[in-house]
Amino acid sequence: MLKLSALAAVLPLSNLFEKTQAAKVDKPIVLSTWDFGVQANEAAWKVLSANGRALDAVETGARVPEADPKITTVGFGGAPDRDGRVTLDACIMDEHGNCGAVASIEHIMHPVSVARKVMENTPHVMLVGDGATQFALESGFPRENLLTPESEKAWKKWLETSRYKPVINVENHDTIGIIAMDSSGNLSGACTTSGLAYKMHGRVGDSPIIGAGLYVDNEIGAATSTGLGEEVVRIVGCHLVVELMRQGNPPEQACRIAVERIVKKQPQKSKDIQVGFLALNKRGEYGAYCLQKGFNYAVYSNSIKNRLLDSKSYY
Ligand code: SD4
Repeated sequence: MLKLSALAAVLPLSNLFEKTQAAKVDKPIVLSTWDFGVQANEAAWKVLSANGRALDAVETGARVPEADPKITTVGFGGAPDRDGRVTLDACIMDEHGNCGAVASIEHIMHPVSVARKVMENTPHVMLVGDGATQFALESGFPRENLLTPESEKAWKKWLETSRYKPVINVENHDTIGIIAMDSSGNLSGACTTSGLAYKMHGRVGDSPIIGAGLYVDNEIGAATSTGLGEEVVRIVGCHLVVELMRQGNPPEQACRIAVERIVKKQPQKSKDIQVGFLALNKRGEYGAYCLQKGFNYAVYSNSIKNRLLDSKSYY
């Protein structure tokens, strides 16, 4: 076997370092939040394993829970706002720093795909409310009723007390955030949600905000979040996680430092809410960290065939 010193004689040291590092990267790889991330990863993996682009993989994966009426926190079947309207938030970001987002869009089952169209077909990053819906319809997305009888029934039950408690606890299985690296080593991410159940009409969380609910920097890594969006927006969470990775923190540690930032700002409040971050770096290393126990995520690569892992938690 060729010794390292012998290799160093024929390759400059920096080159050698890059080559040995590159050999270790377990790519392609895709990670998704929560247990429904397993199905999302399954769909994304079909794209990645055929040498597809990470951007196509994350969009394909995110569309799975969006179309599932049994998932009451994303897309079709998502819990409505307190006026009974299903308003959805989503964003997407690619390896070039291109990004697109829609917020408070109604009647469209696949906001993540509308976000991609905003990114690719408009000079803008984000469209909201009626403007987003109008753009989707003009782009050929069908107008659909997203309020299922089950969601409507649950909302009517909530109306009996109408207690507006902007608290997300560990029982809520929330937003899908999905981040991936393709076989070329490029990163992309997407995030899609119906947001906080029974929120005020017009409320927008972190999920469609680039830097808050999702961030991708192809030199460094990608991050996504779930949980109470207001707290993620306050610290521009996912941009923070990526910048912490840029400073040399491994993904889990970067997520932990971001969670600790939330605790530091709101020590009392942080005890009753959930926020979780999930991150992947350019070397294919990944990790998560959350406030409360109960956050999990799915990972699919050549070496880990779609496993659901528990995130470590602050509390
Ligand atoms: C939001 N972070 O709208 C999203 C949704 C979520 O628990 O994760 N809900 O705040």
